[in-house]
Amino acid sequence: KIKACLFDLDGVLVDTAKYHYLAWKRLANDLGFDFTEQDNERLKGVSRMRSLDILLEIGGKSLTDAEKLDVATKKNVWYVDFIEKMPKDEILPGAKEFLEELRQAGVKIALGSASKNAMRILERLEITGYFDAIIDGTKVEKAKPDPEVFLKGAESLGLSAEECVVFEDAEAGVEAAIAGGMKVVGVGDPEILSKADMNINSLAEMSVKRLEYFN
Ligand code: B16
Ligand code: MG
Repeated sequence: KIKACLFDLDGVLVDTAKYHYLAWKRLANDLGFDFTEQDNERLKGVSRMRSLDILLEIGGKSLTDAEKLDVATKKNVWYVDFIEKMPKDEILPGAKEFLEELRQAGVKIALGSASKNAMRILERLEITGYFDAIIDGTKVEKAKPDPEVFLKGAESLGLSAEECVVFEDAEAGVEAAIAGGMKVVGVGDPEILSKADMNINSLAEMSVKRLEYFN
């Protein structure tokens, strides 16, 4: 029986991808090459340092480890700048309503995000209070598709993997949920997220009733 929903953040609860894109693009331009929105698709759900490696590969640039740390920090400062100014209505359609419905129904809620800025974003959207557990990029060692982030979420809630449903917009995240032995709802392109147990376009399509599908 499903007792908890574990949410990815970027792409599921909020569309921060565009801000990541603007910050990475600025960095790429600084380094002397262009970075398109299509290139940015490859960074979704991927950790900050791995994202940088992909960006450098696209630009055909190589940097020392110290330089990498330096530019990743610069990118994050720009990104955080955008986040601080993000209006709170940038929460994705249906997200707040579904969180509210889950809480009313007594279904536990956890966050499973690769982002080290997750707390800041939840605060900004004023939804921190909905979460019974928050596992983010500051609490995990292994990135998705490793299931660590979701397993830690289930553990914090005192639940087993079979009692949890994960909501993910990235292929690596869907794979992480499956590797953790959890059910998974793909939010977004059903072709990219074909391994998910259920596919939806946004959380506006979701309800506590629909969770019964997994019982
Ligand atoms: P940060 P998620 C991921 O969040 C993003 O999708 C990905 O684009 C980003 O690089 C990663 O977080 C790390 O974010 O630089 O803020 O630590 O989708 O797992 O919620
Ligand atoms: Mg995501």
